[in-house]
Amino acid sequence: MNTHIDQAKRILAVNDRGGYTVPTDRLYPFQWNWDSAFVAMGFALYDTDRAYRELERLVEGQWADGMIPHIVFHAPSDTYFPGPNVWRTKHPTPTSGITQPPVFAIALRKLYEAAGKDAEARTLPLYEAALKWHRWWYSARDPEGTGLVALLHPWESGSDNSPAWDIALARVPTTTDTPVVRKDTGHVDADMRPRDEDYRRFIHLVDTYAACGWDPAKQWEKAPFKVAEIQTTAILLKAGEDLEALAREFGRMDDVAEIAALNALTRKAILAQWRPALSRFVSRDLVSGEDIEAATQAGFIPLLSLDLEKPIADALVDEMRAWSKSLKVAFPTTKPGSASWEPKRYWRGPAWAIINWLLINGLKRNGHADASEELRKSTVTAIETEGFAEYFDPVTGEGCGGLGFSWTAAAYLWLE
Ligand code: 2M8
Repeated sequence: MNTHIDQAKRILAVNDRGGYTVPTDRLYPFQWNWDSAFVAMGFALYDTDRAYRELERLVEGQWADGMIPHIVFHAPSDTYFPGPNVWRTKHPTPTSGITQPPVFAIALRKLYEAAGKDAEARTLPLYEAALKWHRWWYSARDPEGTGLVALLHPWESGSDNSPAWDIALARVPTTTDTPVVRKDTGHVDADMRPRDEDYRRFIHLVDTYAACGWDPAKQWEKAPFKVAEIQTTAILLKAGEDLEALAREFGRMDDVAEIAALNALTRKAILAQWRPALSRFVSRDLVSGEDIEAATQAGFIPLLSLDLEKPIADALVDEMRAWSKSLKVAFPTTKPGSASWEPKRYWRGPAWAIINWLLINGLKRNGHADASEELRKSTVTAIETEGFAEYFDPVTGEGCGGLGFSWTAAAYLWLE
């Protein structure tokens, strides 16, 4: 009997707040969007009813325009900043006003596969919610129809303080109407968190979009931060593939045609972001029109949703191996040794089990079973050695950030 499996399940149980799972106690006391999608996949392995519940509770926060917000504030808590009074959104269940990577449909397909045909009636409303959200992504965040979707806030990427945003975020003023009263640094070491200056810019963006009444067209016009992002777009494409498969399963042939066309557009757009000289894919800063060349994990995530030509897949894997050389835990979220590399600071270097989960699937899809297996083992060993930490220092292997972390537990259940 693997006691780590029991521990992982216990973490998910302890972080349950009534059909939804908080990422970890106190540091993140609400329901987060992509965390819940990963958690639902974890539950799908042993409790499909609870897995469905997780997604259903997330959808309670879905806006009329289709957006599924990055946080749903089901119950009040004063241990997190910024709370609902800062977001000033108008949804009946309080939510944030921005979104997060659309892992939802990936989870939904896995759940439906686990639950079987009998679960069709329960799956359909969630399928509709996912389709509405995907339409929102393409209309609100790619109004010009490029096939790449844009983020208007670093928090939407899930990789909050990634070096990928350094240039684009530097243009955002540090002035805020809302006082910045951080709570995160009271829970974990400030050296492991985004800097105060980052937070001022994050809140400047929230103030700016709240002043737009959270209207997508107004935000698009006013956004001082606008990045066509490769990791989110690659996740959207994988989710789009899974949505297309569900549409086919449910005989929704009009939806199949619509989703397939969006997927084809995005597939082509991602491929155009391949940069052979960097051996990575790149995002585009839509304010400057320039490539974002910062060396981060995002450039490898297209493995998840594209069947790449062998030379491209091989180049990605060689580059990944070069980054991982002499690390205790792969895969680093910033290239080791680069100027912005900080192995303990959140999304500027550490290894994250959920990112590894995406890469493990992507490597397998692209014919690199060995590299996939190496990464799987490295992730499992890190968790078994250090526990279910939010993330890991790739040099020392130390578990960092919040402990008893839900998505690390869910990832373990899939990867062990
Ligand atoms: C982190 O982000 C939140 C803001 O959304 C924060 O730092 O306050 C990120 O790691 C994000 O990817 C994650 O979804 C969230 C909850 O685990 O925490």
